Order: sequence, then C-alpha cells, then structure tokens
Amino acid sequence: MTGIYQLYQERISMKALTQEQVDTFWRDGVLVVEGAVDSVDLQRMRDEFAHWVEESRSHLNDFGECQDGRPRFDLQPGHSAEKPALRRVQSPEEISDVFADVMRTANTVDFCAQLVGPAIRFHHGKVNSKLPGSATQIKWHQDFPFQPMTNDDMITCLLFVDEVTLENGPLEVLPGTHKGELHTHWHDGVFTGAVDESIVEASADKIVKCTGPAGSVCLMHARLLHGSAPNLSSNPRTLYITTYYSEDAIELSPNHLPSELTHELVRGEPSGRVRCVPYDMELPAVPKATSFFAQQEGAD
Ligand SMILES: O=C(O)CCC(=O)C(=O)O
Repeated sequence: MTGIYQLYQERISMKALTQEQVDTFWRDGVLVVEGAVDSVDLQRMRDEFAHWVEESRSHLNDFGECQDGRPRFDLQPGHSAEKPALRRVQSPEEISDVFADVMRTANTVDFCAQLVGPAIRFHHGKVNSKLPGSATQIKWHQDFPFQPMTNDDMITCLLFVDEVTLENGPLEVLPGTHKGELHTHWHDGVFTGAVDESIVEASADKIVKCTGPAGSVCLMHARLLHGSAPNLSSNPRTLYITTYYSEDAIELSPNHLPSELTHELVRGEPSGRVRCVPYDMELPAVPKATSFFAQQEGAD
C-alpha cells in the first residue's frame, strides 16, 4: 500500500511546478522546465519529423493542406532535395497521433493548468525547425497580438524535441515584458508580425537565451517579447510549440492556425463563463501565405 502511495505522489509531483517556479513564471513571463515528456515520446516525435523532412525533399514549394486551405508544410527559401529546409509543420496534431497525444498528455499541459487553469483549452500547435545550414530565424514579436482573446491568460509552450544550445538558434526572450506594453506589429499599413527593432535594441543587454536538454519545455506568457537567430551549429533544433489558454477566454479574431483540435478542453470542466480584462491593441491580419514567416519576410 505504501509503495503505491509513494508512486502516486511521485507522479503528482512530476507534473506540478514548485511555488518558486510558479513565482518565477509570473515575475519573468518565462520558465524552462526539464522532463516535460519522456524519452519514448521524444523519439516518436523525432521519427515523425524525420519522415516529414524526407517527404519535403520531393517538393520545391510549400505543400500539404491545413483546415483553412493554406499549406501545412512550410519550406525556407533555398530549400532543395539535397539540403532540405523544412521550417514549419502546421497543426501536426491533425496528421499525427504522436503529436496529438503529446499535445494532450505532456506534463506541459498540467503546468499550464496550474498557471492559468484549472480549466484550459488548446489554441494551436506547430513544429518549428531550424535544420543545420538553414537560415531560419524569427523576428522579435509578442504572440498575443496575433491572437487577441478576452483575457490574456495564455501560454506558449516550446517543447525541446532536440537539445537547445547557445549555438543552434535558441529562443531569446526579454524577461518581464509580459507586464508591459502590447506593441504594434503593423508597419506602414502592413501586419509584419514583428515589433520595431528599436524596441529590442533598447533592452539588448537584458536578453536571455533559453537552452536545455531535449524533453524540456519553455513556458512563455503570450505577451512576452521574443525572437530567435539562425542555427549556426551542425545539430538540428526542433521545437513542438503548443498554445493553451484559460477556459474562460474567448477569441476576438479569426484563429491564425485553425485545426480540428482548436478550442479542445484539455484540462478541467467548462465554466459557462467569459472573463474580460481591459487592454487596447490593433487587430492582427491572418497570413495569406503559408505562415507568419511570410509576414515577417514581407512576402505576404
Ligand atoms: O522557433 C522559435 O525560435 C520561436 C517560435 C516563435 O516565436 C513563433 O513561432 O511564434
């Protein structure tokens, strides 16, 4: 009996953040936690992604189709059969049981329920990849201006499918900015999906790079300023990114990555309520091309 009780306690504690971690998340708007998925799920995700990279070799342009008709597989300009540069797979949960399972069962989901739950829903998911030699980079932005909701209890979870090091293009963040301004992502009448460079330059000395072993998750508040540089190493950097939000928030503009799992209640019970907080920002534009990479490159 004692043995079973101990095992149960271990399972609970593995899935719960400590009070110190919770405080760090709300202070900085970001927290890296190791052991968000086990090695079996990690290997399954790697195998699935390796299969998609192989498939991408036979394509010159973005391919596949998402629920809204845009392509599912996003190729970095310069992609070729010899040197594949698959930079994103949109809504992988729709085409892979492995990703759907991780989206619903990873410890990440429990961490988010602890932070903004207890009841939480799934917003969208994607794999972001920086294959060695590809030029993929992400300009600085906040996620919330892409996906306005009635309240901002929303967390972007970046699961490290590979080890993330200082060399392979880690996520870079400006801690504490989730408590600050919602910046414009519009420039000269175009939604560029990026903030003005001067905003980041002014705080360049406060940038933190989020690294960690494969299986870690970086929990990031949706208002936090972040970006990432190209992979300069010979190792891949694959992230499985999922966004969850408090069940009592409702979307205020079209989802930029709708899927059959959008709004799925992944923890807790429906409350039948809506919670609104005051804020003021411009509405986003949904990408016309495959993803926000095109918006950031000015090609949308
Ligand atoms: O892949 C990364 O480094 C960051 C991802 C990100 O910010 C995004 O896809 O919105």
